[in-house]
Amino acid sequence: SKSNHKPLFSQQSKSIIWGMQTRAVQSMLDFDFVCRRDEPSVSCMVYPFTGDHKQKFYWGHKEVLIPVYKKMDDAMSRHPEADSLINFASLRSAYDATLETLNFPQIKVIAIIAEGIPENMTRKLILEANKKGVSIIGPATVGGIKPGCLKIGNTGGMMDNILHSKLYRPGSVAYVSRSGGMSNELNNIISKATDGVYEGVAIGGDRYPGTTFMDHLLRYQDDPAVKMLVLLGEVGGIEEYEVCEAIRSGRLTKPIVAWCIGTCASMFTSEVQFGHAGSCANSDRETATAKNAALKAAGACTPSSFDQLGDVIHQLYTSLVEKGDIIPAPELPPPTVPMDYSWARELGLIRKPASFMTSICDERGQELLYAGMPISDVLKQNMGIGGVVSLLWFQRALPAYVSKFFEMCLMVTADHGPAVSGAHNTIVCARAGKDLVSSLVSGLLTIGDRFGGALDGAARQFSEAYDTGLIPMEFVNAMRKKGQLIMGIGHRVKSINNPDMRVKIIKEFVLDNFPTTPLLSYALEVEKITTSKKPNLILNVDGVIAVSFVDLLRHSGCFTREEAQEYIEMGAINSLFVLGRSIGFIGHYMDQKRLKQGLYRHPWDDISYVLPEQYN
Ligand code: Q5B
Repeated sequence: SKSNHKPLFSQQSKSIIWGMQTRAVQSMLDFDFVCRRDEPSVSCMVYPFTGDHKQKFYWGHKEVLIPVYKKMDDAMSRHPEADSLINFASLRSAYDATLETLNFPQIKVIAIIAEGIPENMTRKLILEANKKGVSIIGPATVGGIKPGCLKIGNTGGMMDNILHSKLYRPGSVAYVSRSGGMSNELNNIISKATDGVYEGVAIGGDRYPGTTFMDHLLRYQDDPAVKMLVLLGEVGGIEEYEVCEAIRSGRLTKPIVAWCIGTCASMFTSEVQFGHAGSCANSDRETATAKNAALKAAGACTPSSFDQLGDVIHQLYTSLVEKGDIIPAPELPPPTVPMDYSWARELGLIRKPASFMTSICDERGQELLYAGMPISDVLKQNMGIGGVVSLLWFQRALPAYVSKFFEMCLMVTADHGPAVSGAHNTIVCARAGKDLVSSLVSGLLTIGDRFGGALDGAARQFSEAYDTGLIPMEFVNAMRKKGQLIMGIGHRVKSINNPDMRVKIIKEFVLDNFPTTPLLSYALEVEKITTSKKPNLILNVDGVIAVSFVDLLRHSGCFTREEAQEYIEMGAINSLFVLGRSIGFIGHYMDQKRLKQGLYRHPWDDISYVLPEQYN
């Protein structure tokens, strides 16, 4: 036997949690609260991957801060009251974390949760722990629970389970099991069959558990508050024979119910390995059937099958109550622990109006959805960037010619050299040492009615003129009369003598592929009039994209007339230029950085200084 048989946990026990296990910590605090502990059982956390900081938790309704330390040294020195460590480190780091913990004499109990730690390493840890008188619970366990005192990590499940199994106050029955999952079942069985659990430990499913059945049973034997024992073993290992021996020798005198699960192994023709590393019979002696027979022969109360375990526990408990060995304590209702918002929502107990609504993208499931379509389908169907634009901007898969139109617009607007307003700004910004996003945004901010952002205005002006029945000449005259420029008309360098190839490409595609193009045709008539006045007053790249976009919205059959109008009014038509030109601005940013261009200062000889005379 390795442990000192003293109680492992009291109402004052304090633990250190190794690992950023905030949910487990919250569940420990909720348990403490419902048990009416004065203070949380968690002193602090240790997590080597962040700096020292504090994490917020609930203590009932209140919020409390629990410190997190990068170094175990600091956690121990600042929390000398902590006497246990709950080690949530992975199987790769659990060994080192446990070994380090063993250097601190204040720690008397270490629970190791990780599964899959190599057996030779566990054995070294056990040796070291025994030398120092430290009890290890685990590895490969959920831990243990002592109502009123402490719950190791996630033991006992969620609050509804804790309440259901009355784990908020001590009963008279102490149990030990291998499996963490089965310990939860024992909590349930014992709470129904008796006055409840006094303490329960799951020693873990490995072949070499840090503490054994006997360590815990002897502890329970020596604790006067424990009135009866329950042992739930399993196939594999021979420790149950030690329990038989202790019953026979009189070391274990308290009434005990014992059962080993895995009796079904004999129904298989070959050797069976159950879920735990240790749950495999290497000889007849290690079978559950043989061990159950031995436990019965030694004097333990054994059921005929696991199904009868509750009945046997209940019979023993009732006889102890009748004899007066157990006097059930009056039931006091536990304090209410507020339910977590997310859990209450999952149970459908509460509802709250959402602050945000979205209808284009859902990232919560296994696969990202664009307008309801899994992205693997977007790729399988080769929808391209035009398809993604269709889904994310318009919530629907649009026909292939529409996607192609979007992609062509993005391609032709991607850049128009370093001299245009946006590229110029991006370049100046990049040369001032700014980052990509700042330089890109600086360029994007120039997009407006004059430069690149005339699409919205063009869509509005041309569609209004067309819808009100103005013939092109009337429209041009009306605009001149109002003293307004026609958006989408005119260019600084392009003209009928120096045509803009981008406009030609888009125009031809739209005329060839769109079902009908009344607004484009209207705009081309307007262009004939404006270019007759001045050769640079062409339907420009903004204009051709804008009127084609409106034709698409109105006549592709994919949108209602109201939807089409809504897109024009919301300012959605600039979108293609904004997205396309971002490609170019990013290119200019990279280019300037690559060319190692220094800070730009505009030359004086290119600035006309026209200050008021009296100041000269
Ligand atoms: N007049 C684009 O003007 C520009 C007129 C007009 C009626 C018009 C001008 C304009 C509307 C906005 C627009 C997008 C400023 C352009 C783009 C992307 C880009 C850029 C790039 C790229 C050019 C001379 C005479 C005056 C004016 C008259 C001019 N525009 N009349 N409607 N729209 N257009 N923006 O050459 O009688 O002599 O006084 O604002 O569509 O941004 O490559 O650079 O890819 O990056 O400076 O292509 O047209 O002409 O202002 O000196 O006017 O024409 O009233 O008449 P200009 P101005 P008058 S595409």
